[in-house]
Amino acid sequence: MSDVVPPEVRPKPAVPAKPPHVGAPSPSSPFPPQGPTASGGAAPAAPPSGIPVLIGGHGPSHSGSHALGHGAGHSGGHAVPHAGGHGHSGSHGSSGGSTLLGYIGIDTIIEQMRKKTMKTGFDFNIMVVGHSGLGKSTLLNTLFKSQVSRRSAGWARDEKIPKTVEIKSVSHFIEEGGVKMKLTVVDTPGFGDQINNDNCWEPIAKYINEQYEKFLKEEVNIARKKRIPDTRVHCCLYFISPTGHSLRQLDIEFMKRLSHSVNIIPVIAKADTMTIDERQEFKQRVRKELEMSGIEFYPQKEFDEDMEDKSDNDKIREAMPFAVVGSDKEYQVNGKRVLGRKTAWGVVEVENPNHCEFAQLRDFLIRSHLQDLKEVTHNIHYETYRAKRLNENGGLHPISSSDTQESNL
Ligand SMILES: Nc1nc2c(ncn2[C@@H]2O[C@H](COP(=O)(O)OP(=O)(O)OP(=O)(O)O)[C@@H](O)[C@H]2O)c(=O)[nH]1
Ligand SMILES: [Mg+2]
Repeated sequence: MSDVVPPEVRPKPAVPAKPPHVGAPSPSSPFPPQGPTASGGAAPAAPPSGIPVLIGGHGPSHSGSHALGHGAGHSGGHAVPHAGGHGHSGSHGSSGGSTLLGYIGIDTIIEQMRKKTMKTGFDFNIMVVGHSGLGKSTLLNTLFKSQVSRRSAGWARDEKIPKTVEIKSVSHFIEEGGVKMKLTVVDTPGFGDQINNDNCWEPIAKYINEQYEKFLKEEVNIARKKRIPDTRVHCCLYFISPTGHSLRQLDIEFMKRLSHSVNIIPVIAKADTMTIDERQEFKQRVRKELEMSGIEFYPQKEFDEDMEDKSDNDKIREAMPFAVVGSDKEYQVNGKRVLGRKTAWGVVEVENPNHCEFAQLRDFLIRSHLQDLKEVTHNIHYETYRAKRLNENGGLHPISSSDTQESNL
């Protein structure tokens, strides 16, 4: 089902390796700063948390920072920090009661990990879900500034994005600042087209669980691969219709059912159709309804690892769901080419924070939480699935379709 588009070396990053708008220091920036340090010494250029953990591998970085799954309860916790932890206090002093007499070089592990990650690259898989026509396919292209929602080869840029009719995953190789990422976008057909929309989440739940199953099968193989290809969905953008009223029953139903098997990030679609006041009011209402329905979206409160995490994530949660505008068309505004939507009264610039919250969403997803999305997927969602599967009749048996659809409940 998946097509791989040949490697694409992208132009110089518009992505500065710095914290996003959405919150203070990036706990898991995927793009560590490059090049020598200011001091020119052995100390790493990147903050420790900037190293993507190779989740597909079996190295030491595998040790998770999140406890096992929903059913098992999460209280056990988060004793082990992200790979490398937060901050960089240095090893030249004393720590935990032992005094070092001279520099050993422990801190170079970060640079070593950075080099390894640069060599191997990493996978990131993102899915879009929601009612038909809300701009899902368009936003995927907007996020990655490319025609990622479809196979780019042989497709004219100006051609209209067609209606999505089947779950389709397309992979792209993207390189930025020497870091390679295999990006897989999973586009899904919009809900709401059927007369009976009952159970329309089922194919999506099935797809998500099939990827866990694939990973599990590889993991339990006697001769398992050194690095298991990771097709698990790290993030599911859920599109909410900009009605200004309330969430639809289907929205609640979907998020309720899937929030325990995938990281759900709700977004308000087509924000350009609302006034600023309407948008604020609607966001507030949606947050309230999500809370009342007991839906835990990403970043889930229960997985905040420490006070710093909590305070950063609280700011993000208070700003969610981001009200976004998508477009893959460029226009000239004040002498600059910008992605936007041209209307009779001007251009809505998608990356302009005064126009919509697309930039906040992008920064949150890619510049600050990409690594955490992968970790939560691996250490919580996948772990829950794995534990359930391995407990079934005492071992791994072929998965039935009812498993793939209901194991998230
Ligand atoms: N006003 C507005 N229109 C948008 C926006 N994003 C996309 N559109 C338009 O909405 C229409 C549908 O966009 P798609 O990206 O195909 O929507 P979709 O959610 O993928 O639709 P399905 O594949 O049917 O589920 C297109 O005409 C887009 O140009 C937006 O942010 N604002
Ligand atoms: Mg579509």
